[in-house]
Amino acid sequence: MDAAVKQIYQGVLDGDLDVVTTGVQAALEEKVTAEAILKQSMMAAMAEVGQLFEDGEYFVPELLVAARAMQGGLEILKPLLVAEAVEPIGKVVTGTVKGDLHDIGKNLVGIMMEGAGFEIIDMGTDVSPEKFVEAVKESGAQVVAMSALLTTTMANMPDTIKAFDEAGLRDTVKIMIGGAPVTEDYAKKIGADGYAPDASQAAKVALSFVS
Ligand code: B12
Repeated sequence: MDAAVKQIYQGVLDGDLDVVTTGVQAALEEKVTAEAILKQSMMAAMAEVGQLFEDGEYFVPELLVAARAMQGGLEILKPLLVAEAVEPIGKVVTGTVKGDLHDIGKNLVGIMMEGAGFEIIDMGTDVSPEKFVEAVKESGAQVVAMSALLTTTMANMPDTIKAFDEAGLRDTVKIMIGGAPVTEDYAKKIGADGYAPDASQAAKVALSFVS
């Protein structure tokens, strides 16, 4: 593994923002691609953080600092992952469902969609069904991308779809869902229009809705 890539990996594991940001700069200077930095160091490290949490070696504070370090690295990579798109090809409302504070995956999905030419209306985390509906009404977005990382908060996805139904907007908007516990089967079961297991495929699914 390249030294800078290793440094970023360790920085995320240690939750050390400075180590991650200097590592990302160094890797970019060494011409490591933004995608390689993201996949080989940051996402791989976050997967190990999750494993350490499951094994009882890491606790919530370690998750928090790891997430902060990863977000810092993402900030630097964002302009490189996002291609220059002059006219947006469509609008996507993104958000993590009610009760859920995980936003790294949702942010990555937003970055990849922006790179594919969409304008992103990011509602943040803990987004209620009413707020999702409101955002679509205000922006005229064609697509909603909902994220959930907890098995308990996944249940708020069908509630959000129901809210679009009740607002009379279900036929005008495509709803896609994702997040670690979410599956294609679950998407079908709750009547979502699309699912993707990762951020780059999420962008492809969104593109298929507007083309
Ligand atoms: C970082 C983290 C946190 C951080 C989040 C910080 C932040 N700003 O996001 C903090 C510390 C806040 C946190 C808190 C908690 N967490 Co947590 N957390 C994680 C951890 C380690 C990593 C998640 C992550 O960012 N992964 C990296 C990103 C890139 O991956 P991703 O989110 O899966 O996203 C990808 C895909 O899923 C997909 N995707 C994501 N969203 C969408 C949306 C659409 C539309 C599409 C198409 C695709 C898509 O694309 C993304 C990129 O490829 C996971 C473990 C894990 N392995 O997932 C646990 C984990 C999710 N957390 C867990 C738990 C239990 C909690 C807490 C309840 C802990 C506690 N006791 O307080 C709280 C809940 C707080 C809340 N109400 O939300 C459990 C969930 C168990 C379950 N099955 O429900 C996990 C799985 C850990 C574990 N193994 O037990 N956590």
